[in-house]
Amino acid sequence: MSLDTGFQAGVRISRKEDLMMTHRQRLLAAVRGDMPDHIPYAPRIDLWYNANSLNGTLPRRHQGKTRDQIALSEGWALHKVVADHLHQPDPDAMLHRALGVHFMKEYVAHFTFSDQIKIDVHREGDRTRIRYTTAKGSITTSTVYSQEMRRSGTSVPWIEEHAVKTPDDLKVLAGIFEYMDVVANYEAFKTHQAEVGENGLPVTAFTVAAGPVHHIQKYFLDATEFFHYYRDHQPEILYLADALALLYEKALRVVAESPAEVIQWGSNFDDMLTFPPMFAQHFVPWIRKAKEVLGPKNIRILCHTDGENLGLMDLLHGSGMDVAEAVCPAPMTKVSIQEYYRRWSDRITIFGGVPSNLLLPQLTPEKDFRNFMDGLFSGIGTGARFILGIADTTPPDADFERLVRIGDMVREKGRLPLEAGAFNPVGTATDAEVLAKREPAAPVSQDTRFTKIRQAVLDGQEQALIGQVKELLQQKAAPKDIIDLGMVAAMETLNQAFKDGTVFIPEVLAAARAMNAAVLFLEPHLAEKDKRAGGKILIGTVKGDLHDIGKNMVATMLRGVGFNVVDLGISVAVDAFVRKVAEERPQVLALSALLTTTMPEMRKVIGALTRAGSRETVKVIVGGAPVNKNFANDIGADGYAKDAAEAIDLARSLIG
Ligand code: B1M
Repeated sequence: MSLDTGFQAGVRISRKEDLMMTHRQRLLAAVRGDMPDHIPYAPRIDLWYNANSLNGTLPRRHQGKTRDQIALSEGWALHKVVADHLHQPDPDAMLHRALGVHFMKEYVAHFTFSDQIKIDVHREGDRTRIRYTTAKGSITTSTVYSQEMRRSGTSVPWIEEHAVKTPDDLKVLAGIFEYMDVVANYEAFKTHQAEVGENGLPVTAFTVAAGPVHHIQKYFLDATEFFHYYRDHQPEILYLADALALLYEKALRVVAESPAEVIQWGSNFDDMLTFPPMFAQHFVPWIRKAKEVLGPKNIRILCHTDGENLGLMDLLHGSGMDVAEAVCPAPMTKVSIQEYYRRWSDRITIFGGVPSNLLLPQLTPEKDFRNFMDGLFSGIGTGARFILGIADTTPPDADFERLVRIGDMVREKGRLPLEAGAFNPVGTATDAEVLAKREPAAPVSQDTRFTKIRQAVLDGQEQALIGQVKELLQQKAAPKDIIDLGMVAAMETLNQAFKDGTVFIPEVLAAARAMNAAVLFLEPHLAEKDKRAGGKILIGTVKGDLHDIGKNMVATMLRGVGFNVVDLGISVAVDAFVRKVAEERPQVLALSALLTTTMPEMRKVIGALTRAGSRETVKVIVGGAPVNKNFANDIGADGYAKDAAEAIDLARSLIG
């Protein structure tokens, strides 16, 4: 695809007085730690563009244009970090997505399958099922790419059935990857570079994982199931990681000889998902290795750090990462942009800085938008090592004029080096202040009869826990006390430690899983009035939203404390919620949404329940990263919970 914008190639900047550096030169200078003439501005607009062009809702002046033409005509640098999934010369570029094997034109290295592996592909409508057969056995995967996903702007198929269903599947996968090879794809990448020209800085990759363990986490297992495997099947995980490591090392050597200048090394870093001990052990060594191999070749390492990074700040700072891309600061996460700049910009280029909610007037009023932008400019010192962008991407429902206005601010006031005091600073909390706001630990039971049972929950040891339950029953302890003073008390301690960052997601999930089993075991012993004392809760992620890790945590923890939870899964349609409420008759309906574009579904569910006459029969509670109390009130929900612990308290208080 050529970038025929009607403008002179190489110097595509909209105002004449700015014709000093090209977009590419500016981006490269920022990436290398040199001082560009202006703050580079490269907003990512793929999702916004895909959704609005398909729905016929592009701004009038941009109708009929490609997304690159829109960016260039607004005077922005092209965002060329993520591969253009929708425009690949190879129609099967994403066929093996569930294995993390992609044949993108933007990738300088491709993994290739050995002839020893038999691959059977079956396509049925939106679904692609694949069976991979090896000498060690076979595995199956299934991916979906629906019209609904297209309309929401998503360009990547969803992995519906992951490769790993049992620990044995890890061995089969090792068998597949042991025999794979790596081939160079330099010519296609050079063509891509030539097309982008001076309008952007193309970033390459070969997967978007930061090494073998991250590859296993990202592609092979359901997001929640990974944490159980990581804890329960470490040897098998590491055996597979060794097989992948050989391939990653080979790919690194291929990248080292390539014409690429920047490589993406890992994505979706988040201190809950890619939690610090795992990050230190399995991610940092690979970021360092990439730096050691590619650094001498002048290829910079870029990581897509779009999640919550508070717990990863120091690890990332010392990892060798050159560019932190998709940086999403407070108020969407806990670290302010000023704090990012203060702690990282001595050696890391920060790319991003504008949380996507800033572009949504319904979530960020005009005054807050202006304050944020002023604070941003005043908080980035001289402006070196900074590329302004939207993290992680511009939402489909963004106010496009805000994107344009940010571009105007950069043009008018972003000449580098920035002059201190040119903008009005706003007060920002330091990380220490954010941490200091954490609530004190909830008091837990000290009853010594239940010390061992509490320990078994904390250790996530299902068999030991059930053993303890049996012992206590023999000693005539009341089943309800075993739950409340033993297990629930332990869960509360664990929740607090999780909030404090001293235990991590695998431990919490293992404890909740063990507790679920123990509560089931105890059920026949409970007095009728105490059975599933919490009552029934229906939970699901709303339509159009595929995020389920947080929802699963909430469901697991609710189950853990004795609620009967029916999980409806992801992307649940309004009608399905209404139907299930009628069928299951829950006391509480818990809705999860992680995208600002799917939050309105929550309102629709409440409206549909009212129309169906069942609103009075059920309490509706809502949660998920972008949701807050005001929104909950506004849509007429009965409550909002910011995390699993709050969801438990809320459900208890609503059910009484
Ligand atoms: Co997505 N993603 N993602 N993503 N992703 C976010 C949410 C985002 C904030 C990243 C960013 O901009 N920095 C952003 C949304 C921006 C916005 O809407 N304004 C975003 C985007 C844009 C997208 C895509 C559109 C990206 C794209 O295609 N370019 C795409 C959308 C796909 C879709 O849903 N249609 C997408 C895809 C994905 C992955 C598939 C790669 C993956 C999801 C994997 C999965 O869930 N199976 C993913 C991930 C991992 C994230 C981040 C990095 C982490 C989310 C997470 O699991 N956190 C996230 C960044 C962020 O949130 N800062 C991001 C850990 C989890 C334990 O926390 O889910 O918040 P959380 O749950 C908490 C609470 O929120 C609460 O309790 C939980 C436990 O404490 N809670 C509830 C949750 N549900 C509740 C329900 C309740 C109560 C409490 O009921 C009462």
